Amino acid sequence: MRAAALALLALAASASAQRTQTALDAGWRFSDGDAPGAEAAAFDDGAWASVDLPHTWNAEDAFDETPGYRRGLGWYRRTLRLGPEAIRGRARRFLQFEGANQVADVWVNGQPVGRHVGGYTAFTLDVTDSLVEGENVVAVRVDNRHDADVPPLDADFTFYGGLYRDVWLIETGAVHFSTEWGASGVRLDVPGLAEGDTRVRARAEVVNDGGLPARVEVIHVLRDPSGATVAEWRGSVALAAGETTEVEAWSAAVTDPQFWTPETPAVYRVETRVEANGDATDRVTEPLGFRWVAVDGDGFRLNGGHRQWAGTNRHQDVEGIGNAVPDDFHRRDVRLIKETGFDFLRLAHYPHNEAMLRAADEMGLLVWSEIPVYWAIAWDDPTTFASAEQQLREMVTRDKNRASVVLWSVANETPVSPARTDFLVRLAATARRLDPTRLVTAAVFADHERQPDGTTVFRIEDPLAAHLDVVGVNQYVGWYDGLLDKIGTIRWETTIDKPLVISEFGAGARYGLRGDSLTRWSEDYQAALYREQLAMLRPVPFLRGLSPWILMDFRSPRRPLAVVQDFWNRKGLLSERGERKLAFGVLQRFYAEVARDWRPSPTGF
Ligand code: GCB
Repeated sequence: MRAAALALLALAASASAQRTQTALDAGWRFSDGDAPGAEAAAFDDGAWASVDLPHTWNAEDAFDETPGYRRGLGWYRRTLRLGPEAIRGRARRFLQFEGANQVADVWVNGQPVGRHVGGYTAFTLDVTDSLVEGENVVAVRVDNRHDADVPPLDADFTFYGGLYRDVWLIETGAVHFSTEWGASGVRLDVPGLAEGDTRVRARAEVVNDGGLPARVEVIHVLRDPSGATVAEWRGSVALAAGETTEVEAWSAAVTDPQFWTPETPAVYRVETRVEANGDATDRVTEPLGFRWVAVDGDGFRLNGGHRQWAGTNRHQDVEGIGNAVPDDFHRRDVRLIKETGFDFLRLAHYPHNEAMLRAADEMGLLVWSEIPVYWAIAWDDPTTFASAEQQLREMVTRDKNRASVVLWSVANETPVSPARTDFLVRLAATARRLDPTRLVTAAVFADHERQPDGTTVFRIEDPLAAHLDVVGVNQYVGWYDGLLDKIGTIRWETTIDKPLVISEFGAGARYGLRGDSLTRWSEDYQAALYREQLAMLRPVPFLRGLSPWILMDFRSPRRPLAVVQDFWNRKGLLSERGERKLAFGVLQRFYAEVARDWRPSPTGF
């Protein structure tokens, strides 16, 4: 009995030396405005509001009063109790923030532990040396004032401030996976898959914080979607104290892997643990899909076959809670999109919550993921470039192992100039360097020119296009550009041999407002615009994907028209409450039809 208890204790001790991840979402105090001195552990926050994360401070602000919704400072404070066991059993501790919009300064027990700039990407801070046994105070100042160096600067969406995503305490042993490549530190791919080589490459970034040299083993176990083990392999290295290194190891060929597709979203998992001198000290689990994407003269290829992409756009904006969207809502949207028969989703205009990508992996969606380089920003400013590049790196880092992500987008609707093109060409190169396994895109404008015969030619001439794998074009013919009758007069031309995604088209419609196809803001006008646009686009020979604007109505300070807008962008296929507008059915029927008829040939969509 006693021996058994001791054995159990020993097991618990070795398990406790591995990674634990604790949600820190509950029990924060919040100051809706600046609170000088609140970083100090002894600061009295007793009068502050009690909140749980995810949280934002401006989702319910009135947009129609000057100065509009509040962009400014907010403070969050929380205590964190660590028992003696927690302090002794773990060697390294990190705070992981899934997102804070947009500049976060973090203190632990009054000591500054880090600053993160950029509103939509995750970051992890090493807080080992600041935590003590007993009670600790974590204080976070979040600043979402306009910052000329940090894109986005101005946009047709709302800059919700705060700790609007989950926060975690991660505890590991002294030899652990680096947080540099995201909290997992393990990159997975199957680089030879297109040639039939099914070996998995695992690259683990390992840090020795143990103070002594260590013999390090990195052990990977691959499980298929049913949980059965299908491969196990390892890499080893000697690590000096303080050293970080990448340990690359390849599995044997995996026999008959289940390929990931939107119809068969087979998510494998790789459990990776690191052992230092024989003791397990850290462990992570990452997803893996056996799938490859490419483009050729006929368009997109997924696992060798050609297919067109039938989708929509999505913002992470929910009535009353803004961007502070719980995981369930993300899953709800993916389920809805799947049930509607779409296979493609453009996540506009910034990296969305990780829960969204997890759901896309598991339910099967092809995803376009974008950084918020939106409209005009300071193209000549190196600080702006550094911020954009950092956001790109952090986006790729977090979602590097997600089969659903097929496109990295470096920008949306950026006015052409030499400085802008140079900036975006460099960003596209960074995306390729970070991740050669996916495609690079951006949403651009097409040039249009009216012809003597009354038609208008849309031509893709943006010099950025040559540097992309896939060109996204946003166009609003029939809404901002003429009325419905203009749509039938459009012809498309391109000088570059790249697949085209129409990354946006649409029209505003207030749910329930009926009229006819001449009544702007009615559901009928929007539905008629969808019919005309789809008829115009379908024969465009180089069109390979569609993501109309947008799944649901979302809040925007730029949409003040009373009754029809009331500070909502009304181009949703659904209202903000999920009520389906007529255009929803038009698009759904169109996709059902093209899915039956489409062949990989130069015949358009
Ligand atoms: C666009 C933008 C998108 C806007 C949309 C609109 O071109 O990319 O962010 O919300 O148009 O509704 O005007």
